[in-house]
Amino acid sequence: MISRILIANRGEIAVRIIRAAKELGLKTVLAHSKADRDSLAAKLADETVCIGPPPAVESYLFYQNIISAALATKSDAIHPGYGFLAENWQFADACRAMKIRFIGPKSSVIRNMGDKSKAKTLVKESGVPVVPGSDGEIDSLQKALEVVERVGFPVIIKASAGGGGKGMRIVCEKKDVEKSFNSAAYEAQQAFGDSRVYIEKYIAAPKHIEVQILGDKHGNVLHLFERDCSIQRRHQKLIEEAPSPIIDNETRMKMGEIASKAAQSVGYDSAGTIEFLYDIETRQFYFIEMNTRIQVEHPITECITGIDLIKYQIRIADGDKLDFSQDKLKITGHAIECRINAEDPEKEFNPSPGKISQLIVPGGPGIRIDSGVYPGYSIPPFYDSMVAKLIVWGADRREAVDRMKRALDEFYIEGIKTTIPFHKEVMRNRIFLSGQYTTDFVGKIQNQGV
Ligand code: MV4
Repeated sequence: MISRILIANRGEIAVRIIRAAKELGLKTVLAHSKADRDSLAAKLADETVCIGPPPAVESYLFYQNIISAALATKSDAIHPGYGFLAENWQFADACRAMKIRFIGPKSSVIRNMGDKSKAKTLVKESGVPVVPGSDGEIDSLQKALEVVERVGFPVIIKASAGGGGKGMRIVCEKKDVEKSFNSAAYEAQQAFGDSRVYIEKYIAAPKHIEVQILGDKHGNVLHLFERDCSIQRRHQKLIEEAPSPIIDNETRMKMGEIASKAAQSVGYDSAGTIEFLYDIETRQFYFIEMNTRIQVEHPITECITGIDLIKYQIRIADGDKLDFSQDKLKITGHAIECRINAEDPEKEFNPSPGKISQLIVPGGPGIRIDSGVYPGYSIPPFYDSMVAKLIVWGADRREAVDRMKRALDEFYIEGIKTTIPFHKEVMRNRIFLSGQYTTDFVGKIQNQGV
């Protein structure tokens, strides 16, 4: 049985995991870098252990040190959070070798789903719709040209080891195939040490819709409906909402069932996400990737379902069965999350680390703030810039939007620039309010102020 969890992460997700663990009566050990000694998570954990200097490669990514820290503190489980080691199958393997429970799916599943081309092939075999393209990797120009001939332009070349945008090339003409194929493979080799690429038909301006999954170690898989994550900038999500404002109930149920099927077919246990592209013209959806971790935007799913995803992750890792069934789950109301980043939206979202001299956070009905900061806290410059997530729940989308506007007005942060002004602008935007926004939304409002 799990009794002490080592948290191999930082910031708001470390705080979130500590909260869930405490409510389950479990002890927490925070593994932190030298830069995070004074973090909120360090104050809230039962114990702390320093795992190295500020750079992540020498601390949060240095998994041998983290495993030593777990053994030294007699921790019997490790929660990896998101980012860092969360989707590192070697780390999951190393935990198992040391008899430490990795709070996440099996190492083999992390590995298979981390190979985006293989993941596609695997789920396609069980009847999940995928974007037309190559079956598996493309290892020659000739093969690339064959696929392009079959699916037609435009196409997108993606890195098998990728996800999140690196090593991607959009190709519109035959004469550009060779150059793009070579440069995508080169970039993939540089970024991931793996040059394999695959090809898909390019879907212009889709919605990014993802379905939350929970699976246990007894073969049960459930879905917790979808999130609309189309408001992104350079593959960083900025605003997410659940449910999607433009997906009808029939499509919702179909997507959920297909996502469950995809997860079941790969033997998934723990919390996970099935990502789809949704074409708003044809109303077709296509599987693109599976994420084998808890995600930043998980709270909006918690708000509309009443399910504590982190508690279930921990309980599932401990061998518990899911204690509810699909037909017990329903969507109640509407939730929106705005990511508050220490960035200046007026200066191309440049990082704006520094000391938070004053902080007043919104409150009242339907407001949740997941944050790793407090007044007087200095944001270290070594990590990503998200400092808080503002999550609101409303009885319907309109109430959620009105509540988000009100909460953004209450939010007061002095000392750093934040994305709050950007969020205020979006909450008033006509396209956002219509729900018809797609992944090109942020680019559109930045260029012409739609
Ligand atoms: C695509 C696509 C259009 N067609 N695949 C970007 C990150 C990676 N996870 C998948 N991505 C895309 N794949 C096909 N076949 C467009 C994107 C894409 C995108 C997807 C979701 C959210 C934002 C995006 C921004 C640009 C491109």
